[in-house]
Amino acid sequence: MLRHIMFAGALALTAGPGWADSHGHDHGASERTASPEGAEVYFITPTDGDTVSNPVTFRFGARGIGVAPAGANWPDTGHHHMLINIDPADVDLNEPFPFDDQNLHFGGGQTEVTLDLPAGTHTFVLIMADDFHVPHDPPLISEVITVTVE
Ligand SMILES: [Cu+2]
Repeated sequence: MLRHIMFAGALALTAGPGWADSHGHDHGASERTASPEGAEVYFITPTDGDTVSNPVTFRFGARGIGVAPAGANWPDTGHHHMLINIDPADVDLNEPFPFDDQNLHFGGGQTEVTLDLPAGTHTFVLIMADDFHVPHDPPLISEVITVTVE
């Protein structure tokens, strides 16, 4: 179960009282931030089908859009989110991402993370979101990668 994962580092990214302030806004569909045309996000490492050992370092790429800290309302920017074992088709794109062990926010503008993961096969997907943690329109969603942790 994912609740038993030790997300070294990731907890530090998502913990802290400041985050709660970002959830107070009501976001309707009309408020989503437009993504720059042709922008995309992708995994640099690992790649789909890889078998890896702990700790696992994920590196995030972004093309055609800048990476900014959460809360920074700068044009054509966002911050990375990595979803673990979540089908992006199940994500409500009009709502902010939750903060939990399966929805990792990189609100400091980070472009990589190193995690200790349970052994097994897991899926990972990157979705960029705006300063309120809401995906852009159209959304910037990476390829879903399947990685086996030994
Ligand atoms: Cu976020």
